[in-house]
Amino acid sequence: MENSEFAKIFREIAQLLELRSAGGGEDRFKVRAYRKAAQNIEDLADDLKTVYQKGGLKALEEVPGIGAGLAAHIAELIKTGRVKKYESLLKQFPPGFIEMTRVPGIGPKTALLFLKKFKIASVAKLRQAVARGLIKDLPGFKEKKLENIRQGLALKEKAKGRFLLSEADQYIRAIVSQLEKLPEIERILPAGSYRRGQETVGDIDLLVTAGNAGPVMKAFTSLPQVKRILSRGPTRASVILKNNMQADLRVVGPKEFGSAAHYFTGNKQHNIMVREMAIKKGLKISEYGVFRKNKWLAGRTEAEVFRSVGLPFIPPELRTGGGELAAARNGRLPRLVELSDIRGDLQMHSDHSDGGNTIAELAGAAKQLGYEYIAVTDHTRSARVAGGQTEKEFLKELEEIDRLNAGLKGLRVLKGVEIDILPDGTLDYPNEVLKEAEVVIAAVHSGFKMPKEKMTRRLLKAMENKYVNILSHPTGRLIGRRDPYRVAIEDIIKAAKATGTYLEINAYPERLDLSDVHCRQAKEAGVLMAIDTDSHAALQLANMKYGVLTARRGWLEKKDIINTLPLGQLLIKLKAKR
Ligand code: DGT
Ligand code: CA
Ligand code: CA
Ligand code: ZN
Repeated sequence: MENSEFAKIFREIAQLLELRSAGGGEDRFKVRAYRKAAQNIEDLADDLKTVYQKGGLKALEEVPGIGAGLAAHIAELIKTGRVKKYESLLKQFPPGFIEMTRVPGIGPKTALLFLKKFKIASVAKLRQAVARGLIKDLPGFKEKKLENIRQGLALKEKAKGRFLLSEADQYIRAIVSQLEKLPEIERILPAGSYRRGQETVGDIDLLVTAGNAGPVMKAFTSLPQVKRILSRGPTRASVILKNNMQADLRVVGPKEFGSAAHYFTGNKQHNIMVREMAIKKGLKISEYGVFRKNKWLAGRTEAEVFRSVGLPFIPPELRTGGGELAAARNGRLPRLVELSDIRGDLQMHSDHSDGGNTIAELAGAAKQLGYEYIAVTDHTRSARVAGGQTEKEFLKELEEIDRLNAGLKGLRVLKGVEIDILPDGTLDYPNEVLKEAEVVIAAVHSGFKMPKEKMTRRLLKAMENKYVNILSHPTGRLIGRRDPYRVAIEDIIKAAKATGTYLEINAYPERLDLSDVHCRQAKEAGVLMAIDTDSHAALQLANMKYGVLTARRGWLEKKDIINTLPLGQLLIKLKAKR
């Protein structure tokens, strides 16, 4: 049982309580407590199940952010596989109703209204009602709100059955670490969209070589993460995991491991193009190997497969059928940036705004990662829900950073700010205040729904400010939850080049913004980027890898990323615009 599973249940309890108390009532305070607990649990380094098995209820209660009530729920879930409180809450609503409240644009109040007025209690019913114009007849229901719901439904349809890369990553790491322990398993490779570092993953594809497949199939299908077995044969099995994601495993022989890895890594378009190249050379490439007539020639490694068509190894992130074969043929493959190239993280939030850790704790975690520097970039006053600071509070925070740096060795905390870009493109603090910061990150946090021209002008104006170093999460999307705001990204990229502003690749798993496609466009325009985690807790600093994967999918190299520079050179880059 993963920490994320506990967190998920607590989040659902919070949501159910919120629904029950939509008209007010004492539940509202509990909602917050459960949400906070879920966040704490996700950010926890210790495995809760192990904590419980070693030290019982007492030990659970000692975990920060977990009180007696929550500890009891956790113990119950470990012992019985269920939480009664959750089940009894669930029974208070029709099945399908909770799913409906997850449609973006539908809050608990709206959902309850629909249930009462029209007996709409599922996504499918909601879709019908919207299509039939039923909802329009509700008194006080504006066309704008209806449009939001329409968009929410479309977004949900698009996201159907796909999972964030980070969610797939959690499951894959847990599964691989258990299977690796089997003596029968020689190699194990998660392939598919996960290996290509795609921002969302449809299903998990695991490839294994093993001396004896039987025990592998048995171990795989009886993993604690498995909810349901779809099929189980001698060398392949498919299961549904606890989060409803499918995982396929297949056992192959060592002679075909490379060709199978290549095939199951894809993507499909890339595979088709490689096969076409092979056909022109009188070869046939399949998941079983490279063949001439019916004679097996190669297939032990992916490099062998590529070599058979005269190509060097192509990193999985580039295998999209987007020009990688031509680049490989012409010796023009990029040397992709790597996680180990990253020397620091330029966006994170401390408890001065909405982060969960102190600046000292963030610094400690950054040192553990081997970083040379971090920038602490708390929110400014207009981002009120995110605990945005007044100018005075901000200037005091900078003094604290100076004091902290005086006692730090091997890591420098840069004085930063994530400044709100107001609807008219002006910034939340005046320049006299901004100039006190060493790293100024500018971002839009409200007023997303403006016309494209207006939003573009808004961002351009902010980028023209000589103190703005980095434009943060430039399109504002939340994968599967909120579409990007309308903005002329080509103009933003051009302006980044012209003004000397860096664009951010926000590594927060739900953002990945810039996207891979935009990264590539920005690189072609000669724009430099920063990969930032936007952490709200020390453990989230580890999200850097998702930003690096996005950068790699965007063909970026070390030299395209400013936070691969040593501190001295980075500071020069940050001052260049002033
Ligand atoms: P996903 O799961 O939707 O996120 O994306 P993938 O890329 O993991 O796709 P999946 O799981 O359907 O298949 C894994 C790989 O197997 C895929 O990337 C390429 C290969 N593959 C699947 N179907 C075909 C096919 O019809 N032709 C070829 N050439 N390759 C295929
Ligand atoms: Ca897949
Ligand atoms: Ca698959
Ligand atoms: Zn924040």
